Amino acid sequence: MSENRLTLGEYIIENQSHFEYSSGELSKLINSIRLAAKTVSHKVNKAGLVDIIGAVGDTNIQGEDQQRLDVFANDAFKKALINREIVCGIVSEEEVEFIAVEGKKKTNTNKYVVLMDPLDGSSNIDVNVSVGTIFSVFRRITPVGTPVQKEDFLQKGDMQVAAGYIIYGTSTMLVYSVGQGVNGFTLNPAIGTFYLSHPDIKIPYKGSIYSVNEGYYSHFPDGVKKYIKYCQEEKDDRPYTSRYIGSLVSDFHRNMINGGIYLYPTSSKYPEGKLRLLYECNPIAFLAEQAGGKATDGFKRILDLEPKELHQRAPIFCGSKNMIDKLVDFITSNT
Ligand code: AHM
Ligand code: MG
Repeated sequence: MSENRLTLGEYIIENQSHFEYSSGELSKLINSIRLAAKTVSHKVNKAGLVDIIGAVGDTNIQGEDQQRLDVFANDAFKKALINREIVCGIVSEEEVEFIAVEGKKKTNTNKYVVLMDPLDGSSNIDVNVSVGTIFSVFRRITPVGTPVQKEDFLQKGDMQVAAGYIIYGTSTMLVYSVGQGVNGFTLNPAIGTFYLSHPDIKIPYKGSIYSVNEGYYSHFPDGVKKYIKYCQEEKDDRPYTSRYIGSLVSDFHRNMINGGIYLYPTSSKYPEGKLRLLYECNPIAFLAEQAGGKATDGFKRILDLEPKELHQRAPIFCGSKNMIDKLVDFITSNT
């Protein structure tokens, strides 16, 4: 059946006329991400075997399988992007500072920077729950050929050229957008090929799933508390269904396909919110909007927030339009 579907490689070539693809640079970048995704997918799928293999001895001596998966994923994506000289800079959740990528001749003429969370939700690995990689791509704003600067990364989410995620779930999927809708590709692990399985994904306008860590309920702002109560109320098409995996990519992916809202508000534990603006909120917000949904911090579009720090946090609410609009009503009338 998959033989009838476009592969990711074919999809990129077919869309070469899109101006961002046309120089070939963005195509190479997506190809590098595709390659690292396969490496990480393979490793994630073996995660439960590490101890068993390690006990035999071989892997322990190599030390390789002892590496934490988030470190492994960080290395895999960095290597794929740096060795191919595809980007001029990288920000990663795993690294305090940004990485300036120099070309072999010390003149890197690439125009894109990538910001990523190489393995989001990694605490879920030990319990066999889906995790993901999230990435965001910007065109640099400082001159090409000079070392990349912090300001190249501190751009508003609205300036993203592309964004996406890889979900290592029951199957591995790469979902991304270059600003012309959202497409999802599923990996056939037997032959290592991604196929276009979810063309032009649209978030249902009206959702019925809400996803939030209700354990922190008593610490949430009043408007959010009232919205959660509204979701639970027995009226019209409510109560809504509550689903929370605790893995942003998985929670967002489900809600994007089925219709729903994901909430990570501020709380007394996380006064600025928990999720990182540059490589969690921005790319997810870009995808949400490209799929016809919305993403807000409660007051402003996520994509309009002005970043100040590489690892800054922000509250985020994203998903189906009607649910976000209702939530914003509750927030604005309770502040
Ligand atoms: P991480 O980047 O340290 O993995 O944290 C991000 C994760 C998200 O995937 C998830 O939505 C959220 O943290 C869950 O947080 P909590 O356990 O507070 O509900
Ligand atoms: Mg994360």
